[in-house]
Amino acid sequence: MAEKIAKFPHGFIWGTATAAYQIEGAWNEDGKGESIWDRFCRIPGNVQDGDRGDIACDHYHLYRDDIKLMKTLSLNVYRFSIAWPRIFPQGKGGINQRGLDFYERLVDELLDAGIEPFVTLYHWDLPQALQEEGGWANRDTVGYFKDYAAQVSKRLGDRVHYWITHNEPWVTSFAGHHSGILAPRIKSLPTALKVSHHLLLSHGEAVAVLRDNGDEKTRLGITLNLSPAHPASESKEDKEAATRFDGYLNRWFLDPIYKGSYPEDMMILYGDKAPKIRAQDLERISAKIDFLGVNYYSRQVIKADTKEAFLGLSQVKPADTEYTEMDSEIYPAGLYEILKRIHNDYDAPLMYITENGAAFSDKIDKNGQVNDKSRIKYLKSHFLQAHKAIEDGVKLSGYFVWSLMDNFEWALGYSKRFGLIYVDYPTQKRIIKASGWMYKKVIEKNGIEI
Ligand code: IFM
Repeated sequence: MAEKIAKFPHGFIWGTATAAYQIEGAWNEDGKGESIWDRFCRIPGNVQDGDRGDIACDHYHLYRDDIKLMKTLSLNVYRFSIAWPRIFPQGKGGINQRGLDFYERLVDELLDAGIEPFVTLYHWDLPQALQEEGGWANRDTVGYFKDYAAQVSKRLGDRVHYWITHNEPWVTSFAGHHSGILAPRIKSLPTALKVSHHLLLSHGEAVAVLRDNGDEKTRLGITLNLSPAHPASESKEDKEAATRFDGYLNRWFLDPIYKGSYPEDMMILYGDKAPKIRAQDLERISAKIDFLGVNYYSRQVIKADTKEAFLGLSQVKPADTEYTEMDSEIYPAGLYEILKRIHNDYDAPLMYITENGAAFSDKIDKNGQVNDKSRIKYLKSHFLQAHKAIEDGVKLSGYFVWSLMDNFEWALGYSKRFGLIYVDYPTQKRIIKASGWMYKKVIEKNGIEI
């Protein structure tokens, strides 16, 4: 029987994503300053098993070998982040040229391998010195971020065409400053909301400077973690709770970027805790971008819960379904749903899936291989939903699997493995998993066997 293939459009790009703190290591080399994650990991109890990103995948030293592996996987593109404290060890002031030299070597090596770099400027590793001055809650940080974007794009802008200002500002805002489960471990709703506004403003300011330093090939965007919010029942209360959750996670970030306003229902709900917005802030935040990066992992099922003071809701874990090692429901249809919804509600922007993937408890078998069947199933089912969205008119231009290789999963340390490549941390040996070989085939065929 002839093999049936779901073909992606010509020019569709396939890649993987990583982040500086999660893979680089070399935490204090070549003039790098301390980041909030270097500090956070040193406080006992913050990270599972006391793990830290000091060495991580040692990518800072092994990047050439890692790029060879990317080539083996036939990647078209590679998304990585720049560590701000490598460029400005104090967050502002004196530039550390050796930090820029590293990223220049990385970019040149990628280009030599025929792999297009997608650069994220901020993936959570704020210079600790700026945290001492209030971090993202201090409006001055917006200006320092703009200076950082200016310096990086001045050095790399002739070779890097794709820039992502922020990765998942919801996480920086709420996981970093409300629940406090991530660095800098602050627990205050007004602070989290102020931080979200400053992050969005810094996005807009960076877009302006990246545009000025760029050329006709420059493409700018931001990456948001987005999920459909489904009511746990048909009740009015659950439906309203799901709308509130959607406002909190999705619309709070999408609306200012695409509509130049915060959602009214959320402004009312946050009341006097809502951020103070100055004239022109929203105009800056909604500066024209060229693409939206969508990070999708799962949906959220929501029920009304009057005991929960913040949003009056709680999350429900559906039974009779599968979960990843992150305890995240496997729900591929949610990817189609969120893409279609953005297409409909936000004027059909060009999008990339800048992260999608799953952690499973991978083991090396007796032949030295990692046969990660669950990840293959997870990825293929999500690829097919992306394909369906494109067929239905969504402007989706590429897909980045999270992650290239196993790495430091923030407060969960090295306990969770997301990679297409297995990393044996004590030896830094890499093994391409079965999912990596599957992905190579998908890329080479620009399609998936059904
Ligand atoms: O590892 C993270 C990444 O840094 C941001 N998005 C989600 C991933 C998996 O949890």
